[in-house]
Amino acid sequence: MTDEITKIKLEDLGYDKFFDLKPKLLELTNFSIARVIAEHKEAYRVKNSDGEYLAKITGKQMFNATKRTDYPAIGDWVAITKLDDERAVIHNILPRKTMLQKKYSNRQDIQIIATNIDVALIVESLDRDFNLNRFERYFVLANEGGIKPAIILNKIDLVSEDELNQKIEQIKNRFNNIDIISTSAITEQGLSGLMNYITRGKTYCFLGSSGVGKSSLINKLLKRNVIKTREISDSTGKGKHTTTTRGMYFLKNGGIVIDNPGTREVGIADADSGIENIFDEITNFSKKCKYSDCTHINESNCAVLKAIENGELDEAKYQNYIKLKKENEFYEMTDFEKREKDRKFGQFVKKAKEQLKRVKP
Ligand SMILES: Nc1nc2c(ncn2[C@@H]2O[C@H](COP(=O)(O)OP(=O)(O)OP(=O)(O)O)[C@@H](O)[C@H]2O)c(=O)[nH]1
Ligand SMILES: [Mg+2]
Ligand SMILES: [Zn+2]
Repeated sequence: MTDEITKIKLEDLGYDKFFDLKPKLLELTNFSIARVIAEHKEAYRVKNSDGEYLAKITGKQMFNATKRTDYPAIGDWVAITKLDDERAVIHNILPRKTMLQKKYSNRQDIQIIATNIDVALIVESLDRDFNLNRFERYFVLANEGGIKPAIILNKIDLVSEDELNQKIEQIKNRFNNIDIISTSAITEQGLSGLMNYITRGKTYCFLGSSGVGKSSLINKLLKRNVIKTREISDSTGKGKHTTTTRGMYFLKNGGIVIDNPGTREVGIADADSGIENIFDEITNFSKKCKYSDCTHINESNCAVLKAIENGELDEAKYQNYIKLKKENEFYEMTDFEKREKDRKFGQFVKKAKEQLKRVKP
């Protein structure tokens, strides 16, 4: 009796009709289906009706993988076999219903933020300079992935009602038909509104700059402090990310939410630090670079480097740009990619040492 009530169904994890025929088509009927709820070092946490497992992909799958999209990502439905009560093997990824991804203009590969998402909740806090262009960029990401975007204006406790209404007006004037929810994770104003917005069996991905309160809001929705959030005393601290890994959480009302580390990607940087302007300036120059994928570091006929030379572009600004770009790229890499990078570097060092040994008398 109690078992029946507490036993979770795949539908509770977001499974819907879309996926029904997929296991059959892929001849995966002998496997069980589970959802990826976190990405770990060299492994994934997956969940199904039986429990949670730490899962790895098969050697064959690893061998066949050529790009990021061949690897599982948070939100994926995967075909697994259990090894024991704690471990499982992932054999295949079910076709994705939606995929939230980012592309870099100067790189071929993509970054997967999450898959099989129904709504992208773009969180912005009202205590800082908010930027309509930033919303627009998130809308583009969401639309490209076939995902509905919605806006959360958080920290309403820090502004007057007039200010809040003004901001809402600004958004409505620029964008049609966008749902706007205003909240405070401190006073809990608007939280029931957010809770009601979230429906059973649907998956919601929280996006937004670091420090806007994504994790704080999810903790409130969970009614427990599950996720670590930034110290209050450090609430204005910039450049630090409190959340470092993506995680999926299940709400009592049946909604499924994904917390993300704050995005600080190229072009979606903090407007008030002027970073966005730097990027705009450099982008303008870069239109005249010889190569469309120019990194503006050492290419010949690079219009950005030329602009520094003839004094049109401030060198300090350029250095800042390069630094930010590197930080962003590393930060946006998944743990897997970071380790791959480390591993390749390790191999490189090992090889170099071997070669050194050989040349030594
Ligand atoms: N005044 C006020 N502070 C808030 C509110 N929501 C969050 N904060 C504070 O803002 C800070 C950042 O909150 P987090 O929840 O850690 O922010 P985050 O978006 O998860 O940040 P990252 O994990 O770095 O991406 C914390 O000190 C929170 O206490 C709010 O509604 N009002
Ligand atoms: Mg966080
Ligand atoms: Zn260039």
